[in-house]
Amino acid sequence: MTIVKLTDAERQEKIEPLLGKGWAMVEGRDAIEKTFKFKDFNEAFGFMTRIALKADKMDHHPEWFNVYNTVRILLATHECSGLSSRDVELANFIEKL
Ligand code: HBI
Repeated sequence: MTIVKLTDAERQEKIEPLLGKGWAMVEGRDAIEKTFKFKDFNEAFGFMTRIALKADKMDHHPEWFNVYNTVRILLATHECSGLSSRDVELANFIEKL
């Protein structure tokens, strides 16, 4: 199935709530990102592991960065060069962890 970018209406409905939860639009790119802080590396990597398993199942992979207890995650869909429903799904999964 072809993956398409979210419409303006879908962004209002699905991206707006994420922006209220610490996600932000990335400058110069149709993508969202959020930085998470944990007690230590063990907790940060456990969090990443749970996301990795979900991402693998979805065949949808985050762009992310980790140093010690900090995890920065950027979500976008390469296939449509922007935000799609897959990014919303993965972001909502991450918020539930
Ligand atoms: N991950 N974030 C993201 N965006 C994609 O478009 C994407 C992906 N992981 C795998 C994937 N696409 C594959 O479906 C294609 O690259 C073949």
